[in-house]
Amino acid sequence: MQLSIVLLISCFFPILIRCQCENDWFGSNCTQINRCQTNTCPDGFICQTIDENYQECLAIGTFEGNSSFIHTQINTNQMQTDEITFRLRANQQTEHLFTIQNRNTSTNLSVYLAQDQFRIRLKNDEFFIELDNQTYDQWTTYNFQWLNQSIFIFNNQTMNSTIENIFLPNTQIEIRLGNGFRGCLEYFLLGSNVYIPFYNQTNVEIENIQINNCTFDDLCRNVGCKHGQCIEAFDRGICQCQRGWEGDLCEKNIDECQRENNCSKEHSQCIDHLDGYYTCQCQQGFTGQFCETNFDECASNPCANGGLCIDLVNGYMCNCTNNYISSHCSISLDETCFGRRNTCQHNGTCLLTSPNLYVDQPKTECQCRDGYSGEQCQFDACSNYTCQNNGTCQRLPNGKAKCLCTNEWQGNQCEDDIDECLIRKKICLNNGKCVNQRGGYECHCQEYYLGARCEREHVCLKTKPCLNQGHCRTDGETYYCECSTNYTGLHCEYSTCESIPCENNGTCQPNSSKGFTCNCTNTGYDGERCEMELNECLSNPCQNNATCIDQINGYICTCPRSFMGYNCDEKKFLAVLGFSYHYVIWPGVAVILLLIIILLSILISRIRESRRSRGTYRPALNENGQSSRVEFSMILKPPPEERLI
Ligand SMILES: [Ca+2]
Ligand SMILES: [Ca+2]
Ligand SMILES: [Ca+2]
Repeated sequence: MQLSIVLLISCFFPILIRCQCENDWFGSNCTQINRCQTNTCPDGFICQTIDENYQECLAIGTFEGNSSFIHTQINTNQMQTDEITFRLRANQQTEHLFTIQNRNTSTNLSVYLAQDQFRIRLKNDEFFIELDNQTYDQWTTYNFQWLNQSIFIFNNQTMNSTIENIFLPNTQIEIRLGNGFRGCLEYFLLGSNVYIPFYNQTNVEIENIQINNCTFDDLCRNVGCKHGQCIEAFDRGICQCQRGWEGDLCEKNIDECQRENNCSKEHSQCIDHLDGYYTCQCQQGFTGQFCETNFDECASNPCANGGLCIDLVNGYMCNCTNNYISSHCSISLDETCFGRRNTCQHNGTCLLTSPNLYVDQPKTECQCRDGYSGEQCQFDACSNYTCQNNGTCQRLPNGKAKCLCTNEWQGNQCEDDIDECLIRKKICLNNGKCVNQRGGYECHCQEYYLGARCEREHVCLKTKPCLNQGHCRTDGETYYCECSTNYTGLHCEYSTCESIPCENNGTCQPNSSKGFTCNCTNTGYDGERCEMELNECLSNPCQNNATCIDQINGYICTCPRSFMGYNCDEKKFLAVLGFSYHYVIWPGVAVILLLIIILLSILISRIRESRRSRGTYRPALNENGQSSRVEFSMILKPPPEERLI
């Protein structure tokens, strides 16, 4: 009775008083069957009291892929559904995890496992939630939460992606878990207390969910490891490979040479073997497990005659001393032309025909200068030639020689004259005549040409120095002028007296320096050639204001009335008395004329008188010819001896 009262009080005042349920009963009002007490959970499930009103049978559900799923429907008014929490373990895969569909709005929210992330599809959008350093293969709790139906929070982190809440109030929600991924869910919780059951009950469709504490059966049954052993690892059997093998089935030989190995990279080649082994194949000259050691080829003291051995890679080098050469210092330098004994003569050059002096059989040879031959260049080809006529011996390549003749000679030893006139046409210029000579030729030049080839014009031709048709004559390089009769002088530049140079009866006199001199004395002329008439009036010879009239070689003075004389220097007598000669002359002339007229009249009248009395014919006179004035001097008179008797 006392217990009943307490129960009654606690039921009517739930806030203040909590019901202490009897065994087999549960809930704040103790109206539900206490499942955890009555042990009604299916096999493998453990009953858990979630809160004072909820108990749930929980177990880890094992999902084996497409064949495993849970399908159920929930009304959102049954719960506070703004949150999904689940605890998951799975291997890496890309598969469907769960889908929640709002039946009222036909909106789907699907979540897939993906590579280190969740892939979320809502309507036609796709979002990714990176898991950062988390992986599925360890048990991990994931939490999706919405604030105010819109702000999406993943594991307490507000995400930028707008993944709207599908859990609208008072709607029908359809949930499908699995049907894709392989792994285990410890629980899948909506809100704070609604667990999706992993066992059959009303409205829950379960297919192939194993309650076996997240184990998978016979994981190694179908795994055929080639070089390894299968071990069970969570949800699958994996091959644990023997040394030197890899691959899902340990079927691939690991190439240890491609991985870090100890073979000397520089001096060996790594060779891979099975089962994790490799060997190092050494380059020549190297030894050791990893070919790390340079083999000492000098160990056998190969260098002779004190040569210093230097160890090389796969060989050695002898640094010879004391004039020894060859690879082992076994040959004396004197056995080559570099040495003193076999030196190249005549300035020949010693050449090395081997790569160097320190090979097995070093070879040298003398490179002779032109004209020399022989092993030591000891033979001189010019010794076979005696070049004549100033010819010189020219040494030629390959130990040959020849005589180099002057231009005038030919032949092996320059012994033959070259007929220059024959081989060189026009050797003499300007019509010069070529005359061959031994050792040369001569040009016989035409007049007025000079030079060995008559190439020069004589000064007679070049400057034509002789004047006045004078003939230029050569005298070697110089010349002289042959003048015509009328000229003289070195260049015939002067006239001679033969040219009658003096005018106006001047007298010509030869002159050695200028050809002639004209003596113009008493000619009335002057000048070089007496060509200038003298004005005798210039000396004013006429006196007393007489007018001087110039004459050739003289002058006339026209005297004033009172003067007379050649120079008008005499005063007239009558003039002294003041008498004019006109008073005498003119009357005298008149008397004489009168007398002449009278005499002529008397003569004429006497002639007329005689003709009338005696006639005029007188033949005697005509026959004797005494009146003739003609002389017949040309008439020949017969010689007196031949006169007829
Ligand atoms: Ca290997
Ligand atoms: Ca070595
Ligand atoms: Ca000649």
